[in-house]
Amino acid sequence: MRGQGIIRKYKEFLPVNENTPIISINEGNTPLIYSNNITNHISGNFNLYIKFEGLNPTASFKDRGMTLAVSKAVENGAKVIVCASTGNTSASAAAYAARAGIKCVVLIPEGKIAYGKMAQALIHGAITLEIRGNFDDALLLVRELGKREEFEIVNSINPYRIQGQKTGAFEICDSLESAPDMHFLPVGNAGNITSYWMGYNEYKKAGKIKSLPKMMGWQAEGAAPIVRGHVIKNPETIASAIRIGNPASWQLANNAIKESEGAIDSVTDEELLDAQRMLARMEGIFVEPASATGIAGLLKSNDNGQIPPGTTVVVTVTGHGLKDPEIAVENSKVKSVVINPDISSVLNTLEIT
Ligand code: AN7
Repeated sequence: MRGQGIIRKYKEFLPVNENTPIISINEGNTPLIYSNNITNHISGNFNLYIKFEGLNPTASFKDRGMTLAVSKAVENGAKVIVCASTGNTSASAAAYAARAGIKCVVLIPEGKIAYGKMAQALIHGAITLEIRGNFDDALLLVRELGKREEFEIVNSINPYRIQGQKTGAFEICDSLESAPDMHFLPVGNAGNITSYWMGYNEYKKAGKIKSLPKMMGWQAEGAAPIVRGHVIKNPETIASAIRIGNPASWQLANNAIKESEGAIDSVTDEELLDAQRMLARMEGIFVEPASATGIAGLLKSNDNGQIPPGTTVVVTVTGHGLKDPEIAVENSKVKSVVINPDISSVLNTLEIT
């Protein structure tokens, strides 16, 4: 079974009641994939599980938060939802608004979101505004719009987004029957690291797990405000999803890192692209560049001897690789070959005599 959606599954941990309409596309219940090809390749002495969030309905983790944010918006009578986005939030908002039969307005940085995400916003019928500016400019506008009563903001400054996304941690603990020792994930606006930390803590309080993981957050080097400790005015990275210079949940992310005795650091574009290729080639898991940031971070931590032997590690890979096909084709570093339709051309090309 695909799953019943995260609200029905985890309602006792979520701010819903019998009057909350459940706007769901059966999100969540994503696979936790044991991935020992990578561990063997790097001679790592740890157990690696990959939480593949690209298998949500709109192909990113955002659906967990969006189902709750849109359900609560409808419960509260909202007619229009609005968000700023580097692409995945807008794709998810557009789909859930369509399901709810309400309007969706998305503000995205002009020319800077992946093609698949643009396709999603448009096909689901969102009013799509491309801003001559970056994500941070778009979020400022959305905060302004949120002051008017017509608009319900569904960025992660909407607390229901964080509440919904914490179910990723619940699912991991349900699968492992404990918490992992370390949890790696990419960080952009820092909503997801905040959500996972909240989820793990609530599960511990409920007696479902005994320990908590160290939260290991990873930014792209050219867009690493939390690592550097200051706003980045013109963030740059090939991982467009995390091209963010002034994260909304900055302080909450710092709390999660501090309380969990984790860390936050950055990887270069080259490192994250290498990680994207490695994951695709060795484990059969195709993720978008931003999602490979956590894998690149894992490789770096292993190189630096920061993963104790016997550790159980979970990496959340946040979005599907098909979101950004152009970068994938380029990053594959191989080319297709055009040949005549005869068997000798096939065999010759394969160098089989
Ligand atoms: C694939 O869609 O911010 O640290 O507007 O799309 O919770 O922000 C996306 C972020 C990681 C970072 N991986 O998560 C947006 C947006 C992918 C993402 C992140 C994003 P947060």
